[in-house]
Amino acid sequence: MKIKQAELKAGAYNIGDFPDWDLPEISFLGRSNVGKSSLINNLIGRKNLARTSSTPGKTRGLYFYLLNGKLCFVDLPGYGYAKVSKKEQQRWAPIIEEYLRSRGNLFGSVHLIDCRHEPSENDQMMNEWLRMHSIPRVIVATKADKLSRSALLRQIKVIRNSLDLFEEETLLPFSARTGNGREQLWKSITAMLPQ
Ligand SMILES: Nc1nc2c(ncn2[C@@H]2O[C@H](COP(=O)(O)OP(=O)(O)O)[C@@H](O)[C@H]2O)c(=O)[nH]1
Ligand SMILES: [Mg+2]
Repeated sequence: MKIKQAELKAGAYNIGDFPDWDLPEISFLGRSNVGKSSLINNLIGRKNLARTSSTPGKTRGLYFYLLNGKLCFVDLPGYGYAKVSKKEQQRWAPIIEEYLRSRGNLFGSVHLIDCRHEPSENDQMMNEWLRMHSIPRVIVATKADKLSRSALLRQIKVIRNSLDLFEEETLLPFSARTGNGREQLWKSITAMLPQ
């Protein structure tokens, strides 16, 4: 998809605070610092639209990015980062859950996992939760440039095993630094959208 126009259209900080529209939405979720903002920027082709930071857990709130006036990417707060206080994590969990459970115009999710690590308990829980609620999803192994080709292939297997993925469930390696995996990810996202 060629993105001609992209803007931060809304932010949500509480349950019931979500914008009222019918635009198809794709949400992005994963642990803080997993590379969510970088991936969104890379997909959209903007350097700095979604806030990236090297300070984990800095992004707060749900951010709604409107693309070409007709599609919305939703950057969800990162979950389960050790350096973010339990209290802060607990504040976001119900809001993320409410968004995923109730959003009628949510067509799919991109679930990000750091390719270098085995999925955490939180990653596994999120994976199960999305599967149980039949939310179409693509799983992305981020920061793929940090591993050699063979190490990456090995890690892909580790992640697939740990998340207990079925063959037809997609796991794509991706690098925001090199743009590797960008095309395939766009294809998977487009496939989740209404035709
Ligand atoms: N090498 C490499 N670093 C990345 C990649 N994606 C993100 N990062 C770095 O990881 C850190 C967290 O990225 P960010 O996008 O802010 O993660 P978020 O908290 O999930 O939104 C930043 O320092 C990024 O520069 C990637 O594909 N490759
Ligand atoms: Mg972020």
